[in-house]
Formats: sequence, C-alpha cells, structure tokens
Amino acid sequence: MDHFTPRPADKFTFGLWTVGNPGRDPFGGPVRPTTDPVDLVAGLAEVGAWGVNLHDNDLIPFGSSATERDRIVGRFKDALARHGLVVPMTTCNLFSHPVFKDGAFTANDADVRAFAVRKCMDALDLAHELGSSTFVFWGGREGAETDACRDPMEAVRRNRRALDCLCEYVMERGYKLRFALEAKPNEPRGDIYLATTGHMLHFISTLAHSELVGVNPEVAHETMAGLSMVHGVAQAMEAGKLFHIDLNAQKIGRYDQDLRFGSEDLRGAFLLVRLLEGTAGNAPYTGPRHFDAHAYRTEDMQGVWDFARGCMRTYLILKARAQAFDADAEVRDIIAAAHRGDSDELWVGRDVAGAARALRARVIDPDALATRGLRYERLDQIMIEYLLGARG
Ligand code: GCO
Ligand code: MN
Ligand code: MN
Repeated sequence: MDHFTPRPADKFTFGLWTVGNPGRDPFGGPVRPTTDPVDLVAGLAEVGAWGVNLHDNDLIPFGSSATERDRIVGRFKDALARHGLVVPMTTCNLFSHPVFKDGAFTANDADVRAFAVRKCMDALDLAHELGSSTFVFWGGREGAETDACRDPMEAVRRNRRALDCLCEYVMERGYKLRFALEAKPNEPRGDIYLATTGHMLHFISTLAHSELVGVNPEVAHETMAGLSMVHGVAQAMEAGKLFHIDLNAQKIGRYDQDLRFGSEDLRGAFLLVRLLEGTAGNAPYTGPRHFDAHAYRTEDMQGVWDFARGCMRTYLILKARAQAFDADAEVRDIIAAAHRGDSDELWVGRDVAGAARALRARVIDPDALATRGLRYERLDQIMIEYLLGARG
C-alpha cells in the first residue's frame, strides 16, 4: 500500500471489453484467450478497481434465449457481490453484428433502425437490473464511406428520433439512468456523424429530453480529431454535461489506439486530471473515472493486469502532482499576476448604455498592456518539472 494504491473512493472502472480484449487487430487474430466475465470481475477487484462496465454482448452472447440471459446475469451478479464491484455504466453493442454494417439508428433500412432501438431497450433493462446510473451511446457505425448513400441531415434526425424514444422509454419505466453520448471522428466508418464532443453538446440541446443526456468524451477520439481533450471536457463540465469519461492515451494522426492512460501526451493527461480533480480551484468531476483502453498486443494476462494497475497508478500520481503544482507559491503568483483586474465589473450586470459609458471613460493603454510579459514560459517549465519529478 502506498499513496498510489487505488481505493473505491477513486471510482476507477474498466470495461469487460478492455481487460477482456483478446488483442485482435485488423491484420491479426487474438493473442489472448477469451476470459470469462466472472474471472475478469475477480481480477479487477484484485487490482483495486471500483467498478466494471459492459456492453450487453460482452456478457450475454448475441441471440441468447431469455432463460440463458437470466442465468448469465444471475451468475455475474453473484460475482459482483462476492468481489464488491459495481456496474456504474452499461452500453449497447450496435456495431459488431453485420446487421449494423450500414449503421444502427441511422441505417437506411427501417428494420435495422427498429432492431437497433429494440436492442437498446433490452440493454436498458439490463442496465437497470445491474444498478447502472449511466448508459453510453457510442455510434461507431453511424457514419458513411460514401455520403451519396444518405442525406447527412437525415442521419442527424434519425439519431435524434432514436434518442428521444429511448429517453421516453427510460422515463416511462422509471429507470434512474442518464445517457452519455460518445463522439469519435472516424473508425470503423470513414466518417462518423456527430464527430466530436462539441458536435454532441450542440446535438443534445436539440433533444426532447436534453436534461437526461450528457457526453462521454474519450481522450483517443478527441486527439484523433486533432482537438484538445481538456477544452472539450471543460466545455462539457461548464455545461453540466460531463456524465462519464473514457480515459486512455493516443498519438495524434493514428488509428484509435486506446493506450494505457498517460502513456502518450503526459502533459495532456496531467492537465486533464488537474481539471477533473479541480486542483486549480474549479468544481471537480464526481463521476466514474473509466478507462476505455486495452493492453498492448504483446501481453499475456499478467500484462493485462500490469496495464490496468498502470492506468490507475498514473492517474493517482498525476493527481498528486497536480495538487502540488497548484499549491506551489510561484505557480500561484504567476497565475494571480496574469489575472490582473479580473472582475469585468465595468460591463457585467449593468445596463448596456451604462456599460458603454463606463468602458469609454476608462483609461486603457494598449501599448503598455502589450509590452507586459506574462511569464507563461516559466509557468510551463515549472509544470514540466513537476511532471518529471524535479520539483515538489
Ligand atoms: C471505441 C469506443 C468504444 C466505446 C464503447 C462503449 O472506439 O471502440 O471508444 O470502446 O467507448 O463501445 O460505448
Ligand atoms: Mn477509442
Ligand atoms: Mn470509448
């Protein structure tokens, strides 16, 4: 036990599909055996995770009978109780079966769309039964290689109709579930609709029950789009819409790598943890810290557990580093000095005529302001030294 040993209060979760990932890639088959979900629960408890998340078909094979489903779910719930794990998030696999080759909610065939919505209803029943509070929608197949096949505006409307209907299903059943939409710019489709967290945030504002719907940003996906994960997450937090988060790592310009958290772009990971934990003074994120990542294809099961421990340990180390950074007197001084006269009281909360008068009357010397150095080089170097363990 040290400072960086995970505790339940850290709310670390992994998907069955993450630690259970057999290491398949587009050029090669599995390198690890398929592990029984019950054994994955035991393994996750041993490494100190708080919860386990799943797609319907990670647990219940596609096409199982109702009796078989109940038997599988019962056995899984026994394992959860035995090992003290919770299932904070459940999701629906709308991408593996070939029926979804043209999408699910946005497919051109109405039977496919109906099948997708019905499959989600069953997965929502499962989510409720497992006590989940969040249901993620990742529309990985909702996209196109050729945009000649459908009006992309119709795709947005089909997505909306499906989500409105599923919100109503949850409300009608009285389930305590909220939806979190996960964006990804491409892969497996050439282009996926609603490609980034920013697209999702606007789309949510057009839904009939938008209060039930938030986002699930993923480090890898925002990075694939060349965007700042920190800015996307901050916008979601500011809007009260960060319902869930997928933590992993990614090199820019690559396929979706889903690497161990913090293993690429360490400063991005540091700034993300700093934001989530609120060490700079913002209200922290209180939901699960979910790792949507998997071990290198070189690993056996021992390597998988090394990977899982690594995700959590890096998160906790970064949290401690962020706390130390934000408590550093020199850091605080630089930030305070940069935020000179920060209250905007000249125009905030005033009638616009009064604000205009006050703004015009104020003596402001732009040339003098332009010459002021802000010391961000020094600030960033201090951050790097915290990251490298040379300070604090
Ligand atoms: C991916 C996605 C998925 C989703 C998962 C849960 O790129 O494969 O990130 O892992 O997060 O399907 O909805
Ligand atoms: Mn991913
Ligand atoms: Mn994800």
